[in-house]
Amino acid sequence: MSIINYANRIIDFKIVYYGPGLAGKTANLQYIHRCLPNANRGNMISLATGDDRTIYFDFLPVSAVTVRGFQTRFQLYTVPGQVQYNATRRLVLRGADGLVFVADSQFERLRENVESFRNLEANLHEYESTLDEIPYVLQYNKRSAKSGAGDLPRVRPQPADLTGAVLRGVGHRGQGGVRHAQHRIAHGARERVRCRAGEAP
Ligand SMILES: Nc1nc2c(ncn2[C@@H]2O[C@H](COP(=O)(O)OP(=O)(O)OP(=O)(O)O)[C@@H](O)[C@H]2O)c(=O)[nH]1
Ligand SMILES: [Mg+2]
Repeated sequence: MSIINYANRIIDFKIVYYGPGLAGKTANLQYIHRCLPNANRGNMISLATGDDRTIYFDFLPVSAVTVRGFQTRFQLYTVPGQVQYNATRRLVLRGADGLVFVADSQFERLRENVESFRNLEANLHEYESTLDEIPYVLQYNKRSAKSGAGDLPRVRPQPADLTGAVLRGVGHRGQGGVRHAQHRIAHGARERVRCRAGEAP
């Protein structure tokens, strides 16, 4: 849940990168970290196994534009995609203001994508939340990988607005998706807070 500090005029948003193992969630954050100027980024923290699989989460704090006198800051998290770490995934998901679902476009990973998407819905359900309430972006990653490019079947209707925006990209090189996903979801999270505060969109 976004945190508004009226004394310091800062709003913090939590954005969670979700998706199956090896889809490229950590690569997304690494790319964003590489691209941003020092002034806009904090240290990236990665809690990973020896072979670089996320075991708890990655964390990257990013500061962004000032909106109506409030500085906006984004706390970017990734979940561990490996199936056995669901308790950790659920904890990291808690209070998310926006989600980037990083899918692996390779045909043979279709089942993992669908399972991970279902797992996301189930974990949100634990918090009495749904994807209708949280802005999310679907990022079809690994478009450069050799084994084709399968998209998720229609696991749920994809609305045309930001919630469910679909992007296709190459995560580790940032092509066609990483920064775009981050901008879209940042915008969505800000709009959500604005609506909740009763302002016209
Ligand atoms: N070919 C290709 N490789 C990618 C792409 N994005 C990430 N990778 C590579 O895929 C591997 C796994 O990427 P990670 O970012 O660690 O995957 P993850 O989703 O964080 O995986 P978990 O931590 O296990 O959940 C790494 O070797 C990345 O460099 C991409 O778009 N194309
Ligand atoms: Mg990872």
